[in-house]
Amino acid sequence: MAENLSQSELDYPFKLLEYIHGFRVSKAIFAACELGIFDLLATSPCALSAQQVAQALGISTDGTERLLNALVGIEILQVETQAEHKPVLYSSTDVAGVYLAKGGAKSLHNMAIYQSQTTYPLWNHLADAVREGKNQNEKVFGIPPEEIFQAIYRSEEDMLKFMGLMDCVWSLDGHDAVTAIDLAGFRNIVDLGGCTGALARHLTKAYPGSSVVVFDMPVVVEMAKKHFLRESDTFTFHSGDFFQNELPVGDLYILTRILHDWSDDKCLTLLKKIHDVCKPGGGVLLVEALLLENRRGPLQTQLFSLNMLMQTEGREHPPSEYTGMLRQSGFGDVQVCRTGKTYDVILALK
Ligand code: SAM
Ligand code: ASE
Repeated sequence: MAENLSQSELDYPFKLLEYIHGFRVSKAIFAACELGIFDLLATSPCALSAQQVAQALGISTDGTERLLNALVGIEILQVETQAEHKPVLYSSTDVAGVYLAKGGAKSLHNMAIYQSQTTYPLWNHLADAVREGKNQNEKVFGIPPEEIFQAIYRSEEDMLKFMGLMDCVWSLDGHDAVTAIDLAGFRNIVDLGGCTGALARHLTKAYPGSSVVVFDMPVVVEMAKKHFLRESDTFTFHSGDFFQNELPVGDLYILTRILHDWSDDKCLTLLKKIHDVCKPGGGVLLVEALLLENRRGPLQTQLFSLNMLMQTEGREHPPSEYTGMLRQSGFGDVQVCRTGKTYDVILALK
């Protein structure tokens, strides 16, 4: 093993120390999101001292100053040193303003909040999950391991937070996901488990000639209409359970971050059900984070797979495993397209 380490890493394990302490960086960003620091600085007309930030938010000056300094350390905030004896002034960077302040079109604020409040506590049980080979929903929430979405949607508040998490990544990956493979030939698109409709919105923009239906559970559809739907949206909703109920008729079925939630058996059940209602020439589009075939990366996807172990009965797969499931369900003409972003696509035809 030792021959894999460079001499400098043996002398001083910089990378290892960075990883060991890495959670502090995540938590510093999460805490600043929760406290509203990025929102305050993004809307402030001028740079602010730690004391001004603390006063505006009703929090301690000492704690605020340490947190602000750490955020400057990771280059998420900027600092201006004034004349001697005057306090330093903190201001937002473009990255903090666009991605960490609430509410902007590209904001990842909801992602940070979900990781902080749900993922982080769950990951306290990672060793148990690995030991037992199953999710920790029983221990943490008292919900049986196979009741995946009962555990994720424990209350209206939890549902909103999860939907906020699902929604926000598509401001970054949505356009690439729907255009990586040309879908213009499909006229009736059904986004199964389409959640808030964020991907559907990209589909209606990229393919104005096609109609898009978002299919999800009744409670989710209700929340999506109440909290995420916009006046200008042209897609429609259809409530149901994709395991229990009939699927709407369409010529393209989209499964975005669906198969990675479920056991191989349930994936096959769902894909066969789609194959049954799909007309010849129709297809199914999978949108997932793809592992490399040898599973040596990408690191983020390897970590997503551990997250799926913590929260679901599924996993992240390399292309061959999805391709195998698609063929076993009767689909052919499988086309795999890596986007270079987090989420990749696979199209298969009947
Ligand atoms: N496709 C969305 C995305 O990638 O942003 C959401 C993915 S989320 C991981 C899984 C979605 O499947 C949720 O919106 C959930 O409500 C929905 N879902 C789970 N079980 C379902 C079922 N039995 N029938 C219909 N929708 C379901
Ligand atoms: C799911 C996706 C997620 C089910 C549970 C989840 C995500 C977090 N929890 O289908 C988002 C993507 N993955 C990660 C690790 O953030």
